[in-house]
Amino acid sequence: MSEQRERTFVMVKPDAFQRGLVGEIIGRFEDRGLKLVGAKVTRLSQKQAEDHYGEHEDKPFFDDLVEFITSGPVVPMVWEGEDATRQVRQMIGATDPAEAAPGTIRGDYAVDLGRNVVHAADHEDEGANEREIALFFDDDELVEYDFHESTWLYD
Ligand code: IDP
Repeated sequence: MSEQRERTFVMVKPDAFQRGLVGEIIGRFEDRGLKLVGAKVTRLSQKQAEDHYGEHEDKPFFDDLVEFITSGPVVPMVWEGEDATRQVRQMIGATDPAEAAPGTIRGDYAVDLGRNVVHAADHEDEGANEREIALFFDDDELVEYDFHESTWLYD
């Protein structure tokens, strides 16, 4: 298998940060065998939030969404692995936690659509990862390294 695997953008939202779920959420991806190549604690500016959720700017919930996502610290991250975008979307579960299966992050830790603990790039939107990673990380903030688990994770 090639060493350069797919990179995907994930972000712990302010509700999960305040509820002490950062470690739990990171642990889910570690346990799955994904490789963490970038992470930071930050607070989104109004502009960053509006850019990040630009596709929703005409929706009635847009202002609330921007207010919420800028309301406290978040943890943007980049995870790497085979088919990482689709895998991560499966792991976070449906957008509405009421529809998210138990065992998914939203299905286990959230009850409300507007407080669904985690964001991940949409696997059906081809440019999503590149766009979202660029909004939060410079190239030199993403670390290249040998992942010792690879031998035991991939055939
Ligand atoms: P995603 O986060 O699963 O990719 P999107 O459709 O991109 O889902 O929506 C972005 C975020 O906007 C959701 O995670 C959710 O917090 C919020 N959201 C989506 N639809 C609604 C709605 O109908 N009312 C309130 N908030 C919503």
